[in-house]
Amino acid sequence: MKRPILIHPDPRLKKVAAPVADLSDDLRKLGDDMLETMYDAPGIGLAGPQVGVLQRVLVMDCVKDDGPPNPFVMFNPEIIAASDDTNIYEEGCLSIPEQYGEVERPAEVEVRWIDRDGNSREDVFAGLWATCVQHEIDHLDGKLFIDYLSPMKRQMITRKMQKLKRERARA
Ligand code: GNR
Ligand code: NI
Repeated sequence: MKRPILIHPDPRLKKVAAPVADLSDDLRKLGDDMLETMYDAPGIGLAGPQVGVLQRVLVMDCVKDDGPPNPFVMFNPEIIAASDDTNIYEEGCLSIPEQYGEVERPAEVEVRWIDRDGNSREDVFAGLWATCVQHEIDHLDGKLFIDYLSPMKRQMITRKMQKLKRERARA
């Protein structure tokens, strides 16, 4: 089942999400719903707060269009190591449609998380995967990619989003 994606500005996108306590069928269903919502958008990642769930869950799949899908569902993800070298990507966000900005982040990160079977896992992510998982974990901490841009660019984007939300509310 697809879930509606919240659009910035929304107070729920600024909150720190709570750790997941125990894996339940509801949480597994949430992961499935988030993957369906992400693929449908389409996007390469999605975090709980973006669908109004203030729990530490994210999904991602950064495989190129022609590759086989490689979906991840992560509960309580944590960055346990980050490289000194960085990458700059032009980032976008499903909660900030059609707005983009360059963000510099560590090029490689090691992440620990609980998978949908309840097992603890660790892996190193690089390239777009590294950028994506950091963007998603930021969502769990109430942070958006526009928080890395200049105040002027951020304000410009926020005003555009306020206008978009007004228009959608009237339609
Ligand atoms: O679909 C998405 N694309 C993207 C591109 C560059 C850097 C990060 C992303 S994540 C984004 C989906 C999203 O908003 N996830 O929170
Ligand atoms: Ni996002």
